[in-house]
Amino acid sequence: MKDNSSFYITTAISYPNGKPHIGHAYELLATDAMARFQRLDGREVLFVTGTDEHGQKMMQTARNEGITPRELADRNSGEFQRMAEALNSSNDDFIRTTEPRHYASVQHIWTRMVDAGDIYKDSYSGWYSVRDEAYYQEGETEVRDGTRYGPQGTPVEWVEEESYFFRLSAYEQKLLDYYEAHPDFIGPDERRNEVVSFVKSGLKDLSVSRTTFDWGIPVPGDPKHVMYVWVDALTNYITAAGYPDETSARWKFWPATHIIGKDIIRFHAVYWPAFLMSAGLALPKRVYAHGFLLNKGEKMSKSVGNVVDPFALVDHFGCDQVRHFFLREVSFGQDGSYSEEAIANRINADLADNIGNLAQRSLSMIVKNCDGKIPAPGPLTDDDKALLALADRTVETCREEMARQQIHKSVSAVFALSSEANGYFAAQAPWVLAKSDLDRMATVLYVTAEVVRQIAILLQPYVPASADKMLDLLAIAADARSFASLGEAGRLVSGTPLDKPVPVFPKYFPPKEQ
Ligand code: ME8
Repeated sequence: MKDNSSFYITTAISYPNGKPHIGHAYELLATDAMARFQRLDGREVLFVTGTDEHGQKMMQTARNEGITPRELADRNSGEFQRMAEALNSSNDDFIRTTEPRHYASVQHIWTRMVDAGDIYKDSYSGWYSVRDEAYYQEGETEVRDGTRYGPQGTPVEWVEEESYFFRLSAYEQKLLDYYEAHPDFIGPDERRNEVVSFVKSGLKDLSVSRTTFDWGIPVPGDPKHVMYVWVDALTNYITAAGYPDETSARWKFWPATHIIGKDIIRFHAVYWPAFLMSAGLALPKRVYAHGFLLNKGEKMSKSVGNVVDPFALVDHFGCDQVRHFFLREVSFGQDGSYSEEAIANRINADLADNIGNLAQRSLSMIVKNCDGKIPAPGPLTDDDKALLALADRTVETCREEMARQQIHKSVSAVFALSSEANGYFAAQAPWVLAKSDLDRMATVLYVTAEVVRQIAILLQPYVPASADKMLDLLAIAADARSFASLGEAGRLVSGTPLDKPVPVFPKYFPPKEQ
């Protein structure tokens, strides 16, 4: 079913304590595919990404580099923006938590939580992981070789300081009731189960300010305290929607769908909804956690230093090639592994041999055998009708999969259509008909080109620049490229002149074989 409501989607905002790595790229391009899909499906979309610039981790990294945290943030936030361009991301905004609009928003939500009676001053003592910017209970930590680690495998340190607390314990039952009443709030199911059992195990009040450093947003009325970086960071999602100005044009987009990695589900599915309940604001529509991209089976991290540079990958393979690989290869929600061979295989098997071949063979036959114009089809056989019917209904499959963030299944439905079309083309053998039955050849070429048109429209969320080139080859007008033009509504017009096609998806040859 088509949904006409407005659609707000976000990535996590990344720590600019280093350059972006392929995990960041993955999250952005997956979220971009979802944003593009909904725009093409006629919805008004707000898609936001950005950088999370405060906190102890930023401060420590800056100190180690001998620069200020602001210099560090400025330098690397620029790299994240450059990555968004390199990946052809269609984000409508790029938020930085050091912007004035964000200070206003965070101080406002803080005041609302104070007004709700949910903030009090006490003193904190416990374990803190700077790398995760997270407090952990002792039972969640373990000591190995004399160092104590948190549940994500990062070292923790003992912290004791005066602190404001958020009454998270008061939200334990409210959250459980909410998860129960909104079974789609958290996905995939493994993450939902993990969150529910974490909350059921008991919530302690959360320390939400720090006094031992000053790189953060000051607590209103008590500037000795800066806010805990996660209160600050999570609030970016409403800042970008215009908060605290609830009359702003953007506010209609809230609530959002949040696309994040599985390591930060607790912040998004426990703390964030509790803050929003306290402030009397609507809760996110959905929090969906993707898996981790593993580099030779190991977690990539800036701190560990085994990061893959997304710019190098895009330079080497091409933007759409990289997008296709990650979107098709990794089951969205599960961990995935990357290798150069696997990318090369996807480029050759899917893009070049499947879709590229179908488009190139059918369109060059039209140019050569049909006077350079889209031919007029004759009566349709059952095979023609079956293929067109499959093409016409593929968007429904894609819609269902994308509504559940199953990006890889949506992409795979488009490739299944292309495989069917290749099978049809081979079986109908229009090159044989060219010598025996020109009318039938014209029909087969028309049907194939019409399927290529629909494939190209459906591919736009995933490989936007290449899909555009395919639509250019078919001389499809800019206003006839949305999903509204799929199926009967936008059938190819016989007699439309076509240029000689140029291959959209060349094969990949590793450099040494070139
Ligand atoms: O967590 N594979 O920032 P971040 C896939 N600032 N995804 C990965 C990944 C990998 N190897 N490594 C990281 C933060 N990510 C906070 C978020 S949101 C209010 C604040 C994902 O730079 C990670 O799961 O450490 C997260 O969703 C995003 O990249 C940014 O990670």
